[in-house]
Amino acid sequence: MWKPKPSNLPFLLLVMLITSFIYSSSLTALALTSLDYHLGHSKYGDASISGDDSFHGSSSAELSVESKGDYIRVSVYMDEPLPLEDLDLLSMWIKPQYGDGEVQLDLFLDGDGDDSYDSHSSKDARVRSLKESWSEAGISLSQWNELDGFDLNYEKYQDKAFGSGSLADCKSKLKGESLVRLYITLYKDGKVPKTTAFIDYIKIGDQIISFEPMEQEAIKKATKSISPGGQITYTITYGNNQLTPVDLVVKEQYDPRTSFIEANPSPDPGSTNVWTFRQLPPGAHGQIVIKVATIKPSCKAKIESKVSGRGYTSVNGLLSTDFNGNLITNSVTISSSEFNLTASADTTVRPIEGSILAFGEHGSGFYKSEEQLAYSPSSISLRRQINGSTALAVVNLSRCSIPIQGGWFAGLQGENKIRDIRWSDKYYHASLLNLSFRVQLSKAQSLLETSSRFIGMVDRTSQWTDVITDQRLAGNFTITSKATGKWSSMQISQQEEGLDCCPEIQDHEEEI
Ligand SMILES: [Ca+2]
Ligand SMILES: [Ca+2]
Repeated sequence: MWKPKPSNLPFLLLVMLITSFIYSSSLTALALTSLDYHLGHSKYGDASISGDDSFHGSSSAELSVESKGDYIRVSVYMDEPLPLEDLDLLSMWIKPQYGDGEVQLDLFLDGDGDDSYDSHSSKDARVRSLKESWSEAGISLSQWNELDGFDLNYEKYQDKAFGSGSLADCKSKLKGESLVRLYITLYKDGKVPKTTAFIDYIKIGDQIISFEPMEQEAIKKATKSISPGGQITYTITYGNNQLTPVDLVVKEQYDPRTSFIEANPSPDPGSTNVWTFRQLPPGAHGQIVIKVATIKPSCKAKIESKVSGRGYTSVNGLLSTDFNGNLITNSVTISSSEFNLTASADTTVRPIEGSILAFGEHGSGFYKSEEQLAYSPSSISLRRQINGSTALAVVNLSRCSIPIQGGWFAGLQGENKIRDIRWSDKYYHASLLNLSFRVQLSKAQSLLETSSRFIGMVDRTSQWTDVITDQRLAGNFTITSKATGKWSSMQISQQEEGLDCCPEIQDHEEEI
């Protein structure tokens, strides 16, 4: 039942973890193992991580129970229930130190599909191994021994009719049940003051608990998002859960919208994304911390142009300092001679609320425009003058000349999302349109200066924080207006400097 340490140990998984975190905030990351554990404490008993001895890696769990104590326990929880038919391995290593203790395994099974064990559920089951001291099992103290759960005999808790049998028997009797929890209990030897043992390398299926410090960091916290241009820190945790040394290669795949800044430890010479670890010992874990920069919107433009002529004209422009945000994905591959594992982490780049300016006109006849435009990620400024008047224009399409005589249409729409400002001027069916405007949209200042002379119709709406105006004019008008918002002094001024008209129809509303 109890076996001495064999030389040919089962092949065990190499596991890795990638987490990403940015600055000080947090994000749940992948786990190193899908097993979780709890070390018991009581008045006379204690289970704790110990660096004094280990079977695998540098640490193990030390269980001790003394004086009037009866037992001490390590509880293991499955992240996902493990179907009993898939339970092909259940083992651990144990090194008794004092006393002739007894170890018992308790398997808690879910049979009603709610992913947990409930003693009141007739479908759930608890099976436990029959207690046996290590002297009865024929093992000596101070030696690492494998306890194979498949070598023990089990009974069903509070169900004598179930009888006793091997784990294989239980598996066939309890088909369809899933393992959700395991207790490993050390009972005290009543003849001596204390009983102690080290336990290490618990293996349930392909999942392992080796009580190594990095395993405790398996569930990481990291930020969900950064501002555009912010720095992202990735932490890659790698480890060797095999029982022999491995050559390990970690390879990062950076998102193309990021650029490498630095890493600790440094990547292999000549690379920014490859780390090679030769002969990584069993149980060894480590971390690589990588910093990358994200691209900050940095477009700048300055444009001056002039156009004049006669014909059909259509002009449209759209400028935006708005940024919708995006998702930065980073992935890593960890490979050894047997493995090629990949994991990825996402970081949300938060959107920027900025300004949007749209303008344009179309019509036929005489046309002349001049514009000066300056654009940066934080500011838009545009000065524009257009003159349009209707005249018979000939448009030549596929050798067919089409005479066109229509009105002029023009639009100017601006929005400053940060300052809650928006306006829209739309000119329709104008036979004459002389429009001159100056616009500036930035966080510190928004300005709209308009001077127009037109024969036709216009809809003008504007919202400067809580001041909303709506105008509709039809006829022959001259308009000059200026509205400015400066946020350094928290002042907003809006003024209609002049409105001359001989309107055919006029409908003017104001709402505050
Ligand atoms: Ca259940
Ligand atoms: Ca260990």
